[in-house]
Amino acid sequence: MKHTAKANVNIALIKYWGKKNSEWNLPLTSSISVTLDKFYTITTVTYDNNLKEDILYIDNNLIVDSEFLRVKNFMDKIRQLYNIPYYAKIESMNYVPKKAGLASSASAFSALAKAATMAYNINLSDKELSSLARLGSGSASRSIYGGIVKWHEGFDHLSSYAEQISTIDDLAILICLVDTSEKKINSRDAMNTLNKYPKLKKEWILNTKDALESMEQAIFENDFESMGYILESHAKLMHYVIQETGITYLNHKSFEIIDLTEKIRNEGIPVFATMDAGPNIKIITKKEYIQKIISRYEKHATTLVSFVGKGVESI
Ligand code: 2P0
Repeated sequence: MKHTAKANVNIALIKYWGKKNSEWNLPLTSSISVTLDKFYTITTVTYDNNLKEDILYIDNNLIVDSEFLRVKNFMDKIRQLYNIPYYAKIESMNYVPKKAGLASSASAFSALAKAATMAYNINLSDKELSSLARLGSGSASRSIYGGIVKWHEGFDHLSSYAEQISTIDDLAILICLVDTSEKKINSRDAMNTLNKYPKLKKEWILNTKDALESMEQAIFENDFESMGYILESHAKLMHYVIQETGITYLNHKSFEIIDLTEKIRNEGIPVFATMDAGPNIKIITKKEYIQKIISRYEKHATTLVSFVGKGVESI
């Protein structure tokens, strides 16, 4: 009746931005990510016959606001899908800077999906767990796996799941913390504004499908340079699209770091930038280049180094 699970965050190389179905969290397109080893969530779920409602603690604080509702709705779905008759105490610790575009919801709902099923002795396959985690947060479907992961868009609950497509493990990911304060508009609300721009949405879907195909090819051929150019241009495209829907996440410091990345690249070192729903910049490179470049990024922002991490696990 009690279980603890740990899940890492992931960073998309081909982005998920927009849904074709909000109730089931089905994305507009498939996406590809890398799981990190540095930022994670540890969650314990304890089912209790005496509880009349779920109780949620995040980082030792009792949560009662919209964050609680989101978790409660997710737990209701799990109870309904697997006939679990109990409410739960949920204790979650995030080792992730919150709401700064590092997608702590990915590690959070991935860990919660595992802990909430295992606590009732339901031992799901990773594929089933991935579909389940998706109901909490789309990107959580990818954090079930380590390495390089593809989330298949699918057309219904069970066909929309992720799987590992590569174990490339010589990557390094630098996280340049431009600003860790709460972001102005969360990615869920932001991505839904795309529905008001049908032409832009269509272009985004077509471009993402192309990028995804090229990225899969580059991964298959272990061609890091191609992966880098594709991921950087796709991230830039996403921010162009976001900007067109009236939302700005990047600030002048973000652009400074993007410019620095281009400069370092022109010196012959393969570094590539990607950015999510916040101003922080993530640099994708290889382990062997870290020592050469880290101090240059540190001049602009606090910079953390991460490597490729594992999938969700019981602890
Ligand atoms: C991604 N992001 O692919 C994209 C790129 C942010 C920018 O997945 O509504 O928190 O919970 O499914 O998973 C963030 O979106 O959204 C995200 P919901 P989620 O990593």
